[in-house]
Amino acid sequence: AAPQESSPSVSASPSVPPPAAPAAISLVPAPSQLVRGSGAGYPLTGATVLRAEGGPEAATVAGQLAALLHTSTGLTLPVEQSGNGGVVLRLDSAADTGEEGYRLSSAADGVTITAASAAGLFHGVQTLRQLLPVSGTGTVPSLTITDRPRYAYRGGMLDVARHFFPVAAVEQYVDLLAQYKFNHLHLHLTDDQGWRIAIAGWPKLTSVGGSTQVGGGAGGFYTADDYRAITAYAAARHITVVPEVDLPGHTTAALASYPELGCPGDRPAQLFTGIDVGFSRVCPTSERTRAFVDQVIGRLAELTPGPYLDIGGDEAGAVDAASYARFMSQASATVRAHGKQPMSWDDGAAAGRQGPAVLEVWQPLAQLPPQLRTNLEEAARGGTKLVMSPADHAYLDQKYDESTRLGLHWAGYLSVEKAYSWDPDTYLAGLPGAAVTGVEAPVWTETLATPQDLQSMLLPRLPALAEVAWSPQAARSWEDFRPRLAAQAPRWDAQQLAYTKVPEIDWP
Ligand code: TNX
Repeated sequence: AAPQESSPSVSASPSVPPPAAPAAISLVPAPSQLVRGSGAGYPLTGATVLRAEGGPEAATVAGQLAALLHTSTGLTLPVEQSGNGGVVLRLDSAADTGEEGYRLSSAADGVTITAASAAGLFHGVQTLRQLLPVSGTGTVPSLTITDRPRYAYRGGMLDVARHFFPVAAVEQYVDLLAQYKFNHLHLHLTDDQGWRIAIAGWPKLTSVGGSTQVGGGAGGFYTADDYRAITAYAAARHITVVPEVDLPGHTTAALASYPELGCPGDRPAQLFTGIDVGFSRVCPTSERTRAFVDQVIGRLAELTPGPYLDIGGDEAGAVDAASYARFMSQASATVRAHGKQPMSWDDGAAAGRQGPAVLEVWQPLAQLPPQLRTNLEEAARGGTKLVMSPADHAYLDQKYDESTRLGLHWAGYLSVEKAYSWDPDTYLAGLPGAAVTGVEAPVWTETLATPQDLQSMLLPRLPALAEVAWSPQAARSWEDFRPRLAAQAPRWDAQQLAYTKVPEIDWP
């Protein structure tokens, strides 16, 4: 539980308004451990110096903190590499904070964030933001936080195929992910309604396949430079991009661009702007498809700094089971040959040990075909990692309740409480320990056309999933979470982010 505290008022520098309301502690996601100190806390003022210790990576994070504080306070605080007091960002490879953890301690004479990695420092900075007021200066309460994530993989998935989102909108989404300590951005780059990534040698994928979207709008696509800009923007925020090209189903846009990817006798594909699923296929066994898959995966591997490449694999209803399993094994081998780890939706478990190294569980338990469940358990016993995104807890495209204007509800309504109240380790009983490597919150965009539409579905549920992915199960409860979530709203207001004022939360 995060108790409230009022801090003494302090005099700010003359150029900025004095601190507003006394600081209360409302952190999302909840840290592993927080111990309150007895002293007065550290007053951040115009005289505060940011100190980066341990090398250039610490200086980069300090620069990011300076930029954030400039936005919230108007102050331009100096970053120095030596001296004492102020806000110290200490990169120390000997610190026992784990790969992404950090320690934050504050007292009257200063704040120190210590971490063994730049990612850990960066996460500590996100915590520090939440210890300060939304705007203006303030006092960081006296405390010690020791924090590290529950899961190594904490993702957000954005469907840019059903509706296209330009680079700036993706970057805004990355900012939101970073704020809540996510570390993966899964981009669903292709689907029936659009092919959104330029592939050298296959120009019609984007000129034809990228030319429309759900509802018939103009669509769009990322050039290689756009995609590099997204991966670099994400990397600067310690977020790894996981690109997905959805195969062998969900492929109408590719088929309309290159009809020869279909099987002989298949009905020629037209560009598709509806929202049905499960009807399309590239010819799973043809030599032409094999070459296409190799070139697409090769190019994407070249453009992608991260270790994963996702081949989709969901809802390939037009492909028979044997061809599907063979296709998924071959495409997984192709990903490995290009130096990446293959990932797919849970359907890919049908490919067995030859299949993807990471499977993303999306089908709600109640709808999971028994054979698929057996396959998943077997894959997990063989070392396949699972990312948990069950639609009935993690699908942020599902309506909150019957009054929600946007979204689908095939998996039922998804209240904030439902998004929050589940345990990824036990959702599927009978898995070997440590099979679950993380959690992902997908947002599909059949009904979401603008950044505001997206935000209204992400907020307030994305922070709930952030806590599911980051905080120890034993340290979290819905009743404790509700007020902490409510306290985030002024931050969203200040960032001009839309959110849905669901009645479950007592909004300030
Ligand atoms: C199922 S989830 C799909 C998507 C849809 C989504 C809508 C998954 C792997 N396939 O194609 O967009 O439902 O909620």
